[in-house]
Amino acid sequence: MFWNPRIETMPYDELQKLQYRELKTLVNNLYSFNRFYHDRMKEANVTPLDINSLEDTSKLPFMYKQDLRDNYPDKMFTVPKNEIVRYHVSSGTSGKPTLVAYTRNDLAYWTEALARSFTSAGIGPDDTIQISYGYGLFTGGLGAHYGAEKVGATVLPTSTGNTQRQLELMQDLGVTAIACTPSFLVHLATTAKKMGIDWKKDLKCHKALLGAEPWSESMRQKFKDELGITAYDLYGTSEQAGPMFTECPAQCGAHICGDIMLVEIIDPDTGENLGPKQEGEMVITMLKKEAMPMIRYRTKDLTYLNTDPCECGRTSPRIGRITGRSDDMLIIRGINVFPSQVEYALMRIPQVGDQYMINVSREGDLDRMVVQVEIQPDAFTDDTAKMAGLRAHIEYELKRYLNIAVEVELMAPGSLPRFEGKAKHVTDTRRF
Ligand code: DLL
Repeated sequence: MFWNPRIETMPYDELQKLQYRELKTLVNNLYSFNRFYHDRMKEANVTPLDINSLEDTSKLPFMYKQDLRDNYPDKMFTVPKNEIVRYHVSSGTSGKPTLVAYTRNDLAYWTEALARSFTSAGIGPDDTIQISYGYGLFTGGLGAHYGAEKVGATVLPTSTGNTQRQLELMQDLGVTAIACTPSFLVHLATTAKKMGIDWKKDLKCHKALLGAEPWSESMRQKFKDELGITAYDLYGTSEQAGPMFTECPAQCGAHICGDIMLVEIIDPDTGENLGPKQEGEMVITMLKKEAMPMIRYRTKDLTYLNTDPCECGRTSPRIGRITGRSDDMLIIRGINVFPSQVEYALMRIPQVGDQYMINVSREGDLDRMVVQVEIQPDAFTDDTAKMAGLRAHIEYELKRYLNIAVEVELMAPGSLPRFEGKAKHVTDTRRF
């Protein structure tokens, strides 16, 4: 039931002492040896001498996704290139992606965190687990892969796509667990039905680690009732490493790996720290990361911290479900999309006018994103072939920047709504 019982059941006050020691060492090292962090701390008027308790974490400056972008690709790395063994890449807020680097130890801690997650979801050597998170630049596939291998499960690295084949393999190999986005599980279930597969009867897959996008208790219930699956929430961000921590069998929040990271909840407007059970923005400090330590990283995810003892025996605090974000990031079919990226891509196309609208909906079990784009008057014509060519070009450019296929609808000049106050560029009718 525990992967690392000494750490996972360590009394909370001892865990906090450990976190303080790790934090102090990290801050000392970064202040002394790294230009970026040294300057940041100086600007905030704080030195390692000001950090004398865990509460003093709040004196340290925040870090943002924008920092990664501004320092792209490698200005925030804190080890020489020959110590970096892996990169992953995630969406940035506009043109540039965010790059995350790992040393061998960083990968080991990431794998350790996932080994704890898989174990707490009851996955071990007797399981065959299908990893249907994307493999490659996205952290989901490879992150989950190494964690599952670490606990001795048999891994089937299917990645995303090719749904029918995934279902055939599930049947042939007796897959018992799956790690994927909740929307992919819905999609698999629908496809299974179409193929005449009765999930409960014909498949052995009854455990799932779901994450990378929001999902709800009612979806959990549906997976239980319709597929016989016990689903566990798996949370993480690429800036921390990737998928990281999961619920225990009590399913009342995902347990943080407290020795590896420090989680605070703040008021997103004032930056003030909030107490347990108060909802705010989650801020994460990675205590052990070598290649790219993140101090007080503003995840923008809204949740709360629960420090009550858990019936499973784990002592580290847990976070509630992510209830939303304090910025405008959308997650479309598991891929992060910022409206600013859409704007950035559109505004580089000379024929595009200055109004656009992003419409997100759920059709069947898949997210759909349609971008309505006003065209410049001199580019707008009733030559349908020309218009189709322009539309294809805009779709191609958006795919290049967003890594996701988007439908484009060309609009006549002046036809989209104008706003007197803050422009509204997104409508999202999905319900989780
Ligand atoms: O989505 C890492 C991941 C992979 C997590 C696989 C879980 C499973 P990013 O692409 O950087 O990393 O996206 C991180 O996704 O800030 C949240 O807004 C959202 N997110 C991740 N997990 C959950 C979850 C990966 N369980 C962003 N519930 C985060 C709700 C989630 N939102």
